[in-house]
Amino acid sequence: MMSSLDLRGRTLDVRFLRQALPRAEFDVTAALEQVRPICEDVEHRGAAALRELGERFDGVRPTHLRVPRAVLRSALDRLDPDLRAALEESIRRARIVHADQRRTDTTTQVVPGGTVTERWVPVDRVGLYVPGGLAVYPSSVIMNVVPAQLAEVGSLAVASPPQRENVGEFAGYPNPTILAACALLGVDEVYAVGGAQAVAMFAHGFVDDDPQFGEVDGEPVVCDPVSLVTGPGNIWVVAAKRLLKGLIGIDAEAGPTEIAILADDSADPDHVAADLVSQAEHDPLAASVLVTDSEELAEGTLRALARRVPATKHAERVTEALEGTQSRIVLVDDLDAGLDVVNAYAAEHLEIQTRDAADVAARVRNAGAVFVGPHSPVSLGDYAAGSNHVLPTAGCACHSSGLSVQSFLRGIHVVDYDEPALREVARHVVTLAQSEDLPAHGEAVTARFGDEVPR
Ligand code: HSO
Ligand code: ZN
Repeated sequence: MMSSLDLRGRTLDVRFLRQALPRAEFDVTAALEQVRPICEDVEHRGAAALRELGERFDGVRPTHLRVPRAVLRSALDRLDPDLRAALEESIRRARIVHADQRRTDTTTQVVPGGTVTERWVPVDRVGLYVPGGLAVYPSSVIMNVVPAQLAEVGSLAVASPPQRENVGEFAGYPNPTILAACALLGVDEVYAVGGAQAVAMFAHGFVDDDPQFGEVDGEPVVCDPVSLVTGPGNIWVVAAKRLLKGLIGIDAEAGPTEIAILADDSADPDHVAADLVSQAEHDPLAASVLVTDSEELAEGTLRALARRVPATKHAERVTEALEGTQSRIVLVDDLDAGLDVVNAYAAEHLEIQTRDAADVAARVRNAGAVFVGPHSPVSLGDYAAGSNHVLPTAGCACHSSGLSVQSFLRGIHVVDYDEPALREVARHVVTLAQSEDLPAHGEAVTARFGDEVPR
């Protein structure tokens, strides 16, 4: 089961902690060279390459690369009513939270007659990736689409891999529940494209000129390039995003999922175990980390894991994840030390199961999302808390945020000075320009005052 790391009595500086708390092997750099030819192929051969790559990597040759509206509608019609109700509730809550993230422009009067406005402008067009290999997550459709829609992006497209097991009208298309979630959200531009090739498709766009498949819903299949690609994916998706970054914007890299739990002896060991198992079921590379100052809780959690793991559906995957070097029970002297550990680790998800959990949570500086107290498990956030579940992993929470409305906006500085306001500051601009040996910068100001420096 999980092995322990005893940090009691140690000095916990960040450098030591970063190497003591190992993470999953997820070598994006090595994958970069493998995805490069795929991305180039899509760039140069467009639709033909996308069809071939679908056959090679997803085991199914998509016919129409774009999913027809009738197929999206049919997926929604056939959706199980309970699942539909759950997706609707998840959407409703996500909309409540994300609506509050919308930004208003701020205008600052720097001097009389001189203002700087920060104007929030949505991205023109975005591509949202929804995985569909080992993981088929309709909930991720919601987590990508809701903030993009609330940011009022100009247009959005979803891509998800075609599923080998689909039959009938869904053959060659993504998972029907993913299609149904798109339909529920009013998304009608959906592509049956997965992996690195989906990111390349979004970055370069394509026109399908195949005489047989180049038309859907009575219109030619044309995917315009996007400005931003978001959403989680496997290592190939992450590598393609890193490779094409610059041409497109990307969200934080999302690798194998992580849960860290900071707990004291007030926590229920069975709940702690259940939560560790919950994220371990995503991936053999998932990380489950318990940080505690209570030996009793650590032992109780191990006993609960011994009961839960064999009984859980994905026991094999869970065992691999919990026994991997990326998962640990970390023993610390006290909660202060525990906070040092979790702040250095910067988990994607961090649960605080301690006394005065809200106060402890307020001291967390690095985490993708924090779950406070005994009734806020990560699974709640995965589906129906209203928060977003596309979060930074691999320590990226030190510098990046999860997906939000903000991810789909850009702040444009609008500078508006009148003549007296420019006059007042002109000599300082000239001085600074001269100090940087850029006199033409100063001259661009003095030109407005008869080539004199106004005094
Ligand atoms: N925990 C995953 C998201 C997810 N969980 C989707 C269930 N479905 C990464 O935050
Ligand atoms: Zn999850």
